[in-house]
Amino acid sequence: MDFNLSGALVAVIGLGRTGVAVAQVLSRRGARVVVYDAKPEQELAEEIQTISHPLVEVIAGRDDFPGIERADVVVPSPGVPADAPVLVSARERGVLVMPEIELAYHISRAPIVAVTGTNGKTTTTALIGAMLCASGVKARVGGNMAPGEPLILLADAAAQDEVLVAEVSSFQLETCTKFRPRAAVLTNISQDHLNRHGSMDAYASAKARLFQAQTEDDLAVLNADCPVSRTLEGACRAKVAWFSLRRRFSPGAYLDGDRLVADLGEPVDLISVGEIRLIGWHDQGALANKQELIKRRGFLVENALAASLAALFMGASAFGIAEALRNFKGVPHRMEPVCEIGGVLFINNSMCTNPQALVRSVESCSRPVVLIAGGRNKRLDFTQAAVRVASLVKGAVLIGEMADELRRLLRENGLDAVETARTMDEAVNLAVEMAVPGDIVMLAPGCASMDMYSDFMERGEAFKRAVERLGSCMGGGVK
Ligand code: UMA
Repeated sequence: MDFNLSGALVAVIGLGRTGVAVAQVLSRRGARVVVYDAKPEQELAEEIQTISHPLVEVIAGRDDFPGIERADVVVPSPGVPADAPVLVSARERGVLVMPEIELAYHISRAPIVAVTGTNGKTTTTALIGAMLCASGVKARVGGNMAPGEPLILLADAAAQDEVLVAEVSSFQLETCTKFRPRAAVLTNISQDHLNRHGSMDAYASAKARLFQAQTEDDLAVLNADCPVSRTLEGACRAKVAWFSLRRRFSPGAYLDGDRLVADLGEPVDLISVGEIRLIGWHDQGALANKQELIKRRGFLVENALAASLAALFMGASAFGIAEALRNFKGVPHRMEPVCEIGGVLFINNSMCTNPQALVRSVESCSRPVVLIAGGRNKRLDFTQAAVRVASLVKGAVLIGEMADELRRLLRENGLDAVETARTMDEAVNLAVEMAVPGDIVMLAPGCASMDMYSDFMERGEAFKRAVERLGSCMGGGVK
């Protein structure tokens, strides 16, 4: 696509990872860039140093936007809501508001596969990338996923014969109008980010923007087992392919017994559920019963089915898809096994930040679980999740701002072994006291991390350090 911003004045709101990437790419391409950030300059020293360029100016520590009325384009970071006064007034004055992923789409020579959804985005994105690479298709993976590169950096670097596979969030989609992925995947939709979007309808509408600029030449991949996803079919102009654990679709991806099958015109047999290495940990070998295996791994099998459709559409082979599924090691902070101490397995699932993810994390374990949960709520309702969690775990240690509410809900649902901790070290110590050999201690917070940490990765690292400290106190019994 021919998209030239050379000489244009671009206003970027926010100097986080997105703002840095946009400033770097656009200044290299000859645009004049002004970056605004509410934080004081001294807190942004590293970012300012990274984007230092004669065409880049930073205005920090102010909540107004001097000179923004002269901008040709305003690029909001994902953390800036679509109804922020600065964006409303830009639109009123006829100034183009274009999020980073749409900018990336315009400058990219490579086609884009985009993945969104409440849960499983990162795993599905990483899987598509691995499936393409295993099929000999050059692919780069990034976008919203952390750690990872913002989409605009991938788009700037990629050649025409590559494929960009991007995780995209509702925050990024909220202001999109022309972002057109060749293949778009929606993993599922359940309650999340209501503090930002206000209602489930608004949240689902933001997700639906993934499909709005696609044409009949493109592919939309939807989850037939997810009630909210089903309502989005009408938003798609692209060919829709459904994935399901329960029914067969053509075009679609489904289970034939325990075999994964993808069909974009003719059925392609891929792999059996038991061969998927997505989580190569606690269940291996223990679950001889295939139905039990599918139940435990349902979420991950869904991700694999969805990824297979997108990968197949972008040129992956059945062999490459199966290879990728066989060898995939999972992603950090998502059901990540940390170690085993005295027969207790520790799992870091810090990326679990909503009620549905919390329930599915606990459901996927075939051994008794002591749960560490809590953090900042995003205006989500944990009433239903608490019923299920209380019936499945043997104990819970609660942290952060949600500790009291979760404690009340779990107790009301009959779970007696509930403790509260102020730090991650304390949480891990209390959890270990409740566990016996053969159990799992799992960090699956179900909540955002910002009350105690800068992000979910810092929280996951804190958990891993606490587990390591415990291991050394117990005389190095870590496996
Ligand atoms: N800022 C302002 N004014 C505002 C809002 C923010 O000045 O009104 C400034 C802040 O002071 C800060 C900067 O903007 O300096 C931060 O911008 P940001 O919050 O948009 O964060 P980025 O560092 O640009 O990271 C974003 C995503 N963050 C969010 O969506 C909150 C990252 O997703 C993503 O990896 C990155 O872009 C690259 O694409 C993180 C995330 O938590 C992992 N995403 C949510 C999720 O996955 O659930 C949506």
